[in-house]
Amino acid sequence: MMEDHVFYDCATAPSPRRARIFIAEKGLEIPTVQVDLRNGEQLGDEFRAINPRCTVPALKLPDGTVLGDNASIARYLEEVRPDPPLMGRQAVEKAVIAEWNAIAESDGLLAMAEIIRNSLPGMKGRALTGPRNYAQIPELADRGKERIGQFFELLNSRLMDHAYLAGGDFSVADITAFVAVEFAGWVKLAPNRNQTALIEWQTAIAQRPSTRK
Ligand SMILES: N[C@@H](CCC(=O)N[C@@H](CS)C(=O)NCC(=O)O)C(=O)O
Repeated sequence: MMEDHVFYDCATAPSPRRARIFIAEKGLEIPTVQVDLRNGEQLGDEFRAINPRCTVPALKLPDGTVLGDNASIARYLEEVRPDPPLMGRQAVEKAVIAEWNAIAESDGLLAMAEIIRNSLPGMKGRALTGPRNYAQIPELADRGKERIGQFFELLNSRLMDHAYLAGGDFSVADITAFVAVEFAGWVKLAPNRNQTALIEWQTAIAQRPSTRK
């Protein structure tokens, strides 16, 4: 239990889900505050004072520091609770995990964000997160769909000869990629039936208790 920390979450959004799974895999419990993204609570003065970038997840530490990104939250939790390791043990392992985590973020999550934020009517004027409003660019949604197809291909070929994305052990890279693959389901993008390595990996991860949080 980390009673002196506060986790800012939104139960329905993909990015805080990454942190939620990470926290659960570490066996931690952190007092949680839900931020109502649907009603724009992230843009209000109260949350802006916590995270000026107006995004969740965020983690408030006992000394008042606020970590406002999955990267910093994962880094911090890995340092203070090293077991089980989710970011690698040895140099090469750490580096390969970092690489696959970056791939899952850019080719998976950001491609999904391109689709959702540039096509849903509810995201009009909110094509990027943060305090400033940006107009939608519909072409980016089409491009995002193509990119997700490529992402599934990449994951499937990698998982044909690796149990997990960065090798033999479950890691933060699997969390990020899993959240991206499930997020794709929101717009009915799913792996092809012949991408069996990807489907088996997704099914196995969906059975981890951490992903049910
Ligand atoms: N790089 C950030 C991205 C966080 C992010 O994009 N969060 C979304 C929810 S999935 C958000 O807060 N959106 C607020 C908005 O749409 O205004 C991270 O992973 O920590």
